[in-house]
This record gives sequence, structure tokens and C-alpha cells, in this order.
Amino acid sequence: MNDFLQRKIIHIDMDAFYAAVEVRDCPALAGRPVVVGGAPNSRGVVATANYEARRYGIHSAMPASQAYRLCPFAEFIKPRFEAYLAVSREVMAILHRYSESVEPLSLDEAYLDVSDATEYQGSATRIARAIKADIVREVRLTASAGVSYNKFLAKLASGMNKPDGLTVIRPQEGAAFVRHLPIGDFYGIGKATETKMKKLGIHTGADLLRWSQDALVAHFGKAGYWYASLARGEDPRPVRAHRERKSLGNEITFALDVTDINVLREELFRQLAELMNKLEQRGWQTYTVTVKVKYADFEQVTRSWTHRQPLDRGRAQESICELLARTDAGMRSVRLIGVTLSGLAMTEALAQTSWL
Ligand code: DCP
Ligand code: MG
Repeated sequence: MNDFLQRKIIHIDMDAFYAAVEVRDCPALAGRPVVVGGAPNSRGVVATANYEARRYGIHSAMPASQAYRLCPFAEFIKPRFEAYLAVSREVMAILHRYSESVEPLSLDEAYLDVSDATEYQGSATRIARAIKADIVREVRLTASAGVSYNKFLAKLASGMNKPDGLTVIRPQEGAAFVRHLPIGDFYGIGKATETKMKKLGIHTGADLLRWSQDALVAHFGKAGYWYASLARGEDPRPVRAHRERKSLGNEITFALDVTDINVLREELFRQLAELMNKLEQRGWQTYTVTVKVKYADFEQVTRSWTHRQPLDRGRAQESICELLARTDAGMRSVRLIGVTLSGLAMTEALAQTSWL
């Protein structure tokens, strides 16, 4: 069997996280609609709403004023980030009991690789149940869990039976599951790509699967390889413990606009060398290079490339040349140019146990 089908990945996502913490800490709120975020009479937005408030159509990122119109008697609460951070640390500590390989995605969400776990005879489903029970008992909050053989499916699974859900997608079910999935629900397919796919007649995983990898690459560039594997229910990304979601960047605005591609390339190499020195000092590795170009008419483009392996200087320079070739640099004059390295990870030797 394919190795990737043998992994056991759990995705944990706290339910209505900020709102649930508020209700826990103020029992009088129990059962009432609660909205955490900007004040209703401000220009702020909703960070999250509990499930009672969601029944009125309130959701994250909606203007608070609109939430107020939908449900004027909801309780509107200002976020208390320190409280959420403290809870998040407790939850992550629980996850670390079950695996060394824990990858937090945000305060309330993480992947675990439990392929090598020995608890519960190695049953990922029973481990997920135990994690949920620990969180209820020790933190007095509920989480939803997804269990599958890769990150893509584990994350989809955790969202399927919220709140307090536990959903398993087994290796033999993955491909069929993906066939029914709307294209916008695929990992890495944002609004723009979704629109483009729909124009090509791709609405579901089944439609995507009918396209050859080559055809997808022709339409979507390197991302085409990624879409082709997702369509088969495959996602080889490892769970990366200790990942830092930081980035380091550099850019300059030229005193006079530049058209000579050699000058632009040399400038990017100079910026890259500075960044790589900083990375080395901090013991970090990088996976993604982004080049930003602002033309003389102020139009701006960015091009980026994510590698599977940490980048060394040579590969980073090659990437920069490739990315630059995907802009109009050398043909149009350029006023600003910059490079950013992201997807940073601490090198193994320096990795700390703290995840923040
Ligand atoms: N958040 C935010 N702004 C957003 C989305 C989220 O401030 N646009 C914050 C508030 C959420 C927390 O991040 O409580 C976690 O985000 P989730 O997307 O996991 O949403 P919830 O945990 O609130 O709800 P769910 O039960 O759907 O996971
Ligand atoms: Mg959540």
C-alpha cells in the first residue's frame, strides 16, 4: 500500500473558540447568543460567534453593526486575547501528551501525527476521543476532531460534525469522499482559483479528477501538481512540529526606475544574501521565496514558490531567477523590488519545546 495511506493524522479545532471561552468564564451567558469582536456601534468586525448566535446568520469577519441588526439582543463582548492564549497553551500541552509531532495552525487548531503512537493500541480514533475528553475535563471546553490519513482530509473531517464532533475518513473512503467535495472546499483553492475552475467546468472533486496532471499544470502552473494529488485524496505534507509562521523580507525603491534585468537580479541576490544571513543566525530554515515587483506605473505583482525541502542559497537564487522571469521585469521599468522568505521552521537542533 502507498505509504501515505498508512499515516494517522488528527486535526483538532476548538468549537466557537473565543466565544466558548467567554461563556465558560461567565456562566450567565450560557444558552444566549454571544458575539466576540468589535462593538456593535463601531466599524469593527465579528471575530467569532457562538452557535446560538450563528443561528441568526452571524459569522466571523462580518461587520459588528450587521451582526447587531441580525440579533440586537446578542451579548457583544470585546476579545480578551490573553485569556485565549492561556487556554490555547493548555490545549496544546494536552495534544503534546499524545504525540511529539504537533503542528499548531492558530490558537485553536492543530494537526497531530499519531502514526507511531502506542496508546489505545495505536487507534487514532480512540486517541482523538481521549484528547477531546481531556480538553472537556481539564479546560472545560469542547473541540471537534477529524481523523484521517493526511492533513487535507483530517481538517475537512474535523469541520464536518461541529460542534463536539469526531469524524473519521478511512483510507478506503478518502477518494470517494473527495469526489463529492465542492471545488471551493479543496485546500489551497481560494476564491480566484475557484472561479477559474468553475469557468473550466470544474465544480467538484470528480470534475477535477477527470483532468490530467499535465492539463492542470498547463492552466494553473505548479499548483496543478498539487490539485492533481488532492483530487486523488492524496496530500503528502508532513505534520511539522515547531513551525514558525513568520516571514523575513527586504525591498528597495530605486532612485531611478530600472529596466535592466541583470541589475534587478543582482539587487534581489543582494537582498537574499542579507536574509539568508539573518536566517542562519537564528537557526531557521525557509521553504517559500516570494518576489515582489512594482512597475513604474505603480502596478505591483508578487510571484512565489514553495519548495518541499528547506532552501539553500543556490536553490533560493534559482527560484528568484524563475520568479523574476514570470514578471515583466526587463521589459517594463521597475520602481521597487523585494524578496520575502516565509514558511520558516527552526532547524531541528534548535527546535524548542515551546510552540509559540
Ligand atoms: N477568528 C477571528 N477572525 C476570523 C476568524 C477567526 O478573530 N475571521 C478567531 C476567533 C475564533 C478563532 O479565531 O474563535 C478560531 O477560528 P475558527 O475558524 O476555528 O472559528 P471558531 O473556533 O470560532 O468556530 P468553529 O467552531 O467553527 O471552529
Ligand atoms: Mg475553531
